[in-house]
Amino acid sequence: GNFQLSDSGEVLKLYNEVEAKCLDSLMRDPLRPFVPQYHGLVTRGEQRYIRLEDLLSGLRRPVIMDCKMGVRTYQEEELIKARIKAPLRSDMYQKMVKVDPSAPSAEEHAQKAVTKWRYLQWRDTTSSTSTLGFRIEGVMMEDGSVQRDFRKILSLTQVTEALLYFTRSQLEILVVTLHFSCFRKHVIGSSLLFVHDHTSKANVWMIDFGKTTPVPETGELLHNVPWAEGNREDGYLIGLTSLITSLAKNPLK
Ligand code: 4IP
Ligand code: MN
Repeated sequence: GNFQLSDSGEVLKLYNEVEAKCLDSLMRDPLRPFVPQYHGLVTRGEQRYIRLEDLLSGLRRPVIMDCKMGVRTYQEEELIKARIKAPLRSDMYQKMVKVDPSAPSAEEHAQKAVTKWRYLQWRDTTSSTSTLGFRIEGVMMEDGSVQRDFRKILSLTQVTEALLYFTRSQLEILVVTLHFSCFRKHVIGSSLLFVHDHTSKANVWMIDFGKTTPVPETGELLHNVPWAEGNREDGYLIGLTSLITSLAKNPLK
């Protein structure tokens, strides 16, 4: 889909201006070691791509977990759009009905479509996003199979605990690093990617900055308080704290 592997062993991700700017500023930030290294842009045919370090290079049969961070995964602009001129998405209606036929309202059933905001907030409230400040988006096992169904992911608790166990110290270092970081951003829809294989140490990476926009010079974000419309808070630290706490409560024997 959005990715390609380059000959130089980099990952090429479809260009997004917000993400490119974000990665550029991260290369001059204490958070740099937590982020795939950004090597600028490249054009292939008609398409522009972001050149990124391949986080899986050198790993054999890696296990990967993607945790989408924050108490919401849509920008406040999306909510405002949904109120004024809301493009209707029948694809998102279909995805919703597939999981829960009773989720759409009568009106949404009638138009067989929902707004993007409606779909994203439904995903947030029916997963651990709204309550814990993160959700597991997917796990890829050693054999390459991908697990995306959250009810089934619960049965993968062991995998999750193991990954978290190995990465707990890194999460704690990340909290401290965020404290010293100059990364003054609304972090929306960004993930933590947990990667390990049998040979190397587990690692955790901050990825996906397509909705991560700067906080105005005059503003300030706490990242550890609930979101209320207008305060622009993302709850990133709520999610990070939940992840670390869940480890403290479930030590691996
Ligand atoms: C996806 O829904 C994710 O929310 C995507 O977010 C979002 O992309 C897609 O919106 C939406 O359809 P599912 O994961 O439930 O399939 P992300 O890229 O963070 O995973 P963007 O980035 O565009 O919001 P559309 O509009 O791209 O379809
Ligand atoms: Mn995206």
